[in-house]
Amino acid sequence: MSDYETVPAEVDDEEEIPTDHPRYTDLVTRHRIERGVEAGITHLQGMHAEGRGSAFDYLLGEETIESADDAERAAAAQLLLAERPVLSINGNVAALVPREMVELAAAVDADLEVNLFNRTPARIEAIADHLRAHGATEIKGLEADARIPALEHQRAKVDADGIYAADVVLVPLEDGDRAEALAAMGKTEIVIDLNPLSRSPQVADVPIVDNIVRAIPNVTAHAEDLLEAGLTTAELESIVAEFDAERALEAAERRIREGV
Ligand code: PTJ
Repeated sequence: MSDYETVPAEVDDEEEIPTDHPRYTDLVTRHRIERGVEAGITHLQGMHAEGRGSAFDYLLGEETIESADDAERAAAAQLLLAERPVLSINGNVAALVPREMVELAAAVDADLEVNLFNRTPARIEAIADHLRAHGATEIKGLEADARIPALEHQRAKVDADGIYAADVVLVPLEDGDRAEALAAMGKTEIVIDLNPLSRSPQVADVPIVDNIVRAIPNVTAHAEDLLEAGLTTAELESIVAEFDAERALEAAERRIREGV
């Protein structure tokens, strides 16, 4: 029996997963989603979303490809240029990268807003508590006193001084309808999605085809580098302008289909 066959089927703690396992990141990700479901943070459908994402990540080679790194740098520049940036958090995002989202918000001076497809008061509370436990102090999305136009009731709920008023929104692992509705509101949208054919990255100004567990720390690192370099507004704008969303999506699709 190889070492890897001894990975326990029931993992109580992430620490039990051997770090030298060839699918280590995938096992950790799966474990966090399971824990998220058990804690009432992640919706059961989040497991399906995770499974789909994991298959695309496998085909991408489970690494940040060059076009994704370019997108992550453009996203950092876009967030630094924004007047009212908001980072949207759903049940999968909260389970996978709670601390990393708090760190990105601090780096680019953005608000965090809980925004759920399957919205219930219990999940909103559980996610807000989880984010607080990971260092968040102010969390939007609890009031939900505004609506995204042309979307059905629950999943349209946002804060009037949050996503509704934002100029730039980061929407990871987003449902296509909502991504389209936000784009129709004129938001500059940054989407993280491992499926380049999904509607959400297709409507995004900056589509990031990468696993969120790699993408968020890399956007933060780029933001810190750009801040340290003291770039002017014009220089940040030219990073955004040079990024070609269509080419980035094509590059990701080529990697998935042809392995190049
Ligand atoms: O928490 P809620 O109620 O807001 O619901 C969240 C989910 C994710 C269940 C909901 O938004 C949903 O059903 O989303 P979809 O339509 O399944 O889309 C999720 C997308 O995220 C899919 O295209 C997946 O490939 C992608 N994805 C899944 N895991 C990751 C990912 N992309 C990046 N990193 C991942 N780890």
